[in-house]
Amino acid sequence: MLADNLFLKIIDKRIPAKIAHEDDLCLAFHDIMPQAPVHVLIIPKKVIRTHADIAPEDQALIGHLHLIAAKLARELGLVQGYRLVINCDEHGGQTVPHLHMHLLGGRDMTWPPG
Ligand code: D5M
Repeated sequence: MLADNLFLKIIDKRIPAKIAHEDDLCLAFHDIMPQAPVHVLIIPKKVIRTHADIAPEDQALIGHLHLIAAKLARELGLVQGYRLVINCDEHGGQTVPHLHMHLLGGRDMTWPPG
């Protein structure tokens, strides 16, 4: 059995979240600790622990997450651009063990990232 995690609880509505998009494959919701005026997390409903665990059969699912990110960016008015971030494991700064894409926008982003 796959381990439970915080984002599965959000998918199952056991923990509330401000949902921006939901379909059969994914959920998008506003980050509880926003790092930009717009900060949405896009997650697959399938349990994939981290980016390094993406398998060939997930190719369409990962593409879908990107299409939803672009759709949300349009809907949320990020006409000047945005940043997508996937943190992977310890060095990547991942804190929740369920693959997620950060959609950040509404301000100038800096480079290099911290
Ligand atoms: O990003 C994990 C992100 O998850 C981080 O930006 C905070 C966010 N988070 C944590 N708990 C919640 C709840 N309950 N709702 C919404 N957002 C949440 P990482 O890339 O793993 O560091």
